[in-house]
Amino acid sequence: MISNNNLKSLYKDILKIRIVEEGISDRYSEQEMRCPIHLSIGQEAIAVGVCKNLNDKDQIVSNHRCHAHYIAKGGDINKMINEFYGNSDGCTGGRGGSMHLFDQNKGVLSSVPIVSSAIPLGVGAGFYFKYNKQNNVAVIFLGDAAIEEGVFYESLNYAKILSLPILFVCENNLFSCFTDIKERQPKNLIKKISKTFDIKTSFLDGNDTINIFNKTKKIISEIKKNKQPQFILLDTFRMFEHCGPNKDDYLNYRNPKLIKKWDKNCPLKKMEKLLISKKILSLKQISDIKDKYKVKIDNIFKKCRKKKFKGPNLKEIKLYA
Ligand SMILES: Cc1ncc(C[n+]2csc(CCOP(=O)(O)OP(=O)(O)O)c2C)c(N)n1
Repeated sequence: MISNNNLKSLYKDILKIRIVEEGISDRYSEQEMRCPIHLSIGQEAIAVGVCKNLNDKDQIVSNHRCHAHYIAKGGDINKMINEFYGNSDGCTGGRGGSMHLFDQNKGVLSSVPIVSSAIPLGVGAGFYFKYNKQNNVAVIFLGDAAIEEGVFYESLNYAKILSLPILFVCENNLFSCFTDIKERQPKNLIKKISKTFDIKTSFLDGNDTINIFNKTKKIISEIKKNKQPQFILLDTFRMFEHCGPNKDDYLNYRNPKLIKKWDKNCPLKKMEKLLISKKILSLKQISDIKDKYKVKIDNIFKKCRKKKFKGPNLKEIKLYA
């Protein structure tokens, strides 16, 4: 049974991510952010449900759509937003932009926009844990298109054959940019592929935060105990365009019924409904929490935007030793 405190904490993390991303969306047209953006609105349950079960020493790697993973793992939001504005206080000193978020203190090892290329970095982290007999897990967040790259297969093979403590988290939002998975992959390949490497695989609803939290809690403790990789496949949906600050329903590459169906399945709204129905939080308390977060995050945006863009300061960047 999940505690009320955990429920509140999961909700607050989803809310935090949503407010940051809405803040990005609202301000993007000012053309002060110096990078493309890939919003995760609609997909937050996965990042939050998984990362709530990790500690700071567990490492995650992510991809071009990394905001939610970074925040859910505790990444510094100040550094993240500074990064968007190209400031030297950003997490990669303003050099990398939105697709290269990392936070060494919080176990956000790396985010890489070349599809699939963070996967072997996560395998490397798993290898490090095994080699150093460190009881941690490496979590690799990947999209459904990542399984279309060769390095994905090498990575599954290596993780399995070396018994590495790795959790592959595949977020199947059905589309790669504008192309439906049905046009890209043989039917059900994504459901079968990890099993062909004899990797234990679970299928979860990617918008059911509580189930993701409960199931990954068990999976992560199994990985830490048995030192074997596992794979979870989660169905979900991005509500905004592939890249950019807007909804893109007008482009008609996704069926309007599908968009409506997933909109009803919004993880934030579902958590709010649950908290209210269980009388864990009232409407007023939810509204107060939202206001508090909004003010805090708005202030971060204002401060970061106000800084005069000087270009990245290469000398100040501290990367991994
Ligand atoms: C190797 C490579 N090919 C193409 C691209 C261009 N690209 C960027 S994101 C993306 C779609 C990735 O889809 P998916 O992995 O399912 O993640 P999603 O965007 O749906 O979250 C593509 C094709 C790239 N970044 N890297």
